[in-house]
Amino acid sequence: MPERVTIWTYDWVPPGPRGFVRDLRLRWALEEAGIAYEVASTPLSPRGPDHLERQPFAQVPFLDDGDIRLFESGACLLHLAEKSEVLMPVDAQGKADTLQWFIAALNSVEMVTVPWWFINLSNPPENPLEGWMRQRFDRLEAVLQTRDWLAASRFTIADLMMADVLRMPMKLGALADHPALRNYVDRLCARPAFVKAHRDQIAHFESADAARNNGQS
Ligand SMILES: N[C@@H](CCC(=O)N[C@@H](CS)C(=O)NCC(=O)O)C(=O)O
Repeated sequence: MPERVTIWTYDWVPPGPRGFVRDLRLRWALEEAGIAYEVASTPLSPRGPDHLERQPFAQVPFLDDGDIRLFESGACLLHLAEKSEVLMPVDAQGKADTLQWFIAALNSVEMVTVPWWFINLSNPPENPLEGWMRQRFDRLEAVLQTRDWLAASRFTIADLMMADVLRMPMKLGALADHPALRNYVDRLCARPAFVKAHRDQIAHFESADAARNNGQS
């Protein structure tokens, strides 16, 4: 019998980040691939030695796949992609294209969107990362004006990661001048696997609300 996959996330988070906690990336990939999984929780607070032993920055998500344990949402997705061709092609060029765009999502786009978002939280008169982020979006807009998918002419984990990375800037209005990127994110987020993953994450944290309100945690 195949070993069960377990995704680890927080037991509870406040409403703001719900729907954006990165266990969503893993849920989404597993739903796309049709791989059964369970979700387990680690306390948001306090984060103890057990958590640090699994994720050295005391973050989530992390993953169990039988005896294999790993952290970093990107690493977890690459691991899952080896299990299903739905997530990543096996032909050499298709796989290379998927990997390059997957890393580009993390290292060329998310590496500016997350700091931009954190600076934005303090409502500065100007965000010093605005120009840099806009330049990235302009380049990506040009790519996605000409095609529906980043790699292999079909859905891959490169699209999953890029769309997830773009969701927060889109929510905050930063894609107002980038219609191809907005359409891309909307199209990816309309996929049944995303819809289920998103709904399940919201339900996970809402059931924690219920438990807290009943004084059970
Ligand atoms: N690079 C990490 C980032 C993980 C991350 O930022 N996790 C957030 C939840 S989405 C978290 O645990 N935040 C709490 C913290 O950083 O203390 C990954 O992709 O797994």
